[in-house]
Amino acid sequence: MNSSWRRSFGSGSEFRRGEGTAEEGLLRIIDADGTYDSKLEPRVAPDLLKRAYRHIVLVRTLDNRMLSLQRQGRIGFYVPSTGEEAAQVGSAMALEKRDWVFPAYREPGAALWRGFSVATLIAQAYGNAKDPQQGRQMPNHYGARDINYVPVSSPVGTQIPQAVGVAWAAKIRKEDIVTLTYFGDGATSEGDFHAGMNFAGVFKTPTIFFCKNNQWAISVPVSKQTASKTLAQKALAYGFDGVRVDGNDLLAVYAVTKAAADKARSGGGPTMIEAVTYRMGPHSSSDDPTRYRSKDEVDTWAKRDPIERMRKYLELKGLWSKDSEDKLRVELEDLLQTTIKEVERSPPPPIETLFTDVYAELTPQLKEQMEAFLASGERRRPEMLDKFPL
Ligand SMILES: Cc1ncc(C[n+]2csc(CCOP(=O)(O)OP(=O)(O)O)c2C)c(N)n1
Ligand SMILES: [Mg+2]
Repeated sequence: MNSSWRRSFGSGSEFRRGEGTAEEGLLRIIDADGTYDSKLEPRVAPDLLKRAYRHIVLVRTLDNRMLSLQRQGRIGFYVPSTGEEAAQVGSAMALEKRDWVFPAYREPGAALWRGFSVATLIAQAYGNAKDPQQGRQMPNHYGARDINYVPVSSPVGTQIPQAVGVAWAAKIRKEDIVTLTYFGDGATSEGDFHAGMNFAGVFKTPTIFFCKNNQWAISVPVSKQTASKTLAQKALAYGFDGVRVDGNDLLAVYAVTKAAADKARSGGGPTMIEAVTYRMGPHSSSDDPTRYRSKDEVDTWAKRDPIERMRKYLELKGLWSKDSEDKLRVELEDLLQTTIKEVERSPPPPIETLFTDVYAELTPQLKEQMEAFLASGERRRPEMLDKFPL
């Protein structure tokens, strides 16, 4: 642990030791029962804490609704992130608007925190006219220029060197920009991870490598992914800090990410953060995790739920009550109910979008094909005509 981490977190003795166990070097500020270490508590305004709590509950509510829409056949695919909400929102809170995020597919909380609209996120799963991508991307693979959130890429780990490249460009242009890339434990076995880490270390790019170690890469456990004791220690080989944090502790995640962002901004280079968490649900709506992991394991992690922990912490601080909880749950259920209805009223994307947006200007061949197609009158499949008459 180098000097910048000592400045942020003292001598390091505050890090829970637990050598040789899953707790090794783990920073935790809030315990599972909501009690907290006031020496480590970062200064966060009460309103911001409550907003963060609202967002983690929003992500959980969204997960439940999207999975049931998928089971009802109303959307095709979804990637839930139940259990990983604090890791997403706690880290996103530490960034500035001008920073850039290079996500994996399991961080809706970061997109929403940066201002992505719930309606757009849902419409993207429907691929309808309300989806800015007009149904061209795989469901759950959203992104938006106005929030500096690069669209999700499906190949595991490709976003990592991209985040390093943009950080390097910012450094050369002397722009005050930090890039943060999210990826999973599985992605640390990809060449892209190692290339990105090496480049970032050599060129001291302002990059945060945020690894959500949720213990599984589909059906492959983290123990089969690496022989290293921890994932964070991989940063050591590349010449920069690697820290482990309890990923189910929103405050600890915020504190380490803020320290990493401050360090990057002041020219201190990259940091890797390993947020230790757990994927409570399936890998995606196409997966059945009961085929490869035990109920005992899932039950153990259920006791470390990040949302309950944050709620208990807010209650202890006198910022939350049963009444606020009830109100929030109703507000979010209503929000999703209304938004889903509104999104479902949208027609499919205009048929012309089959031809547009590939080139800035249609090529003569595409133009000819589009005109012939539109002239044929075959604009909607017959079963769609009932739903969305022309
Ligand atoms: C290069 C590549 N290999 C394999 C896949 C199939 N795949 C999709 S997600 C995934 C697991 C990734 O696990 P991890 O990085 O731990 O992220 P998590 O899904 O747990 O959030 C795999 C193997 C892929 N999309 N891209
Ligand atoms: Mg994983």
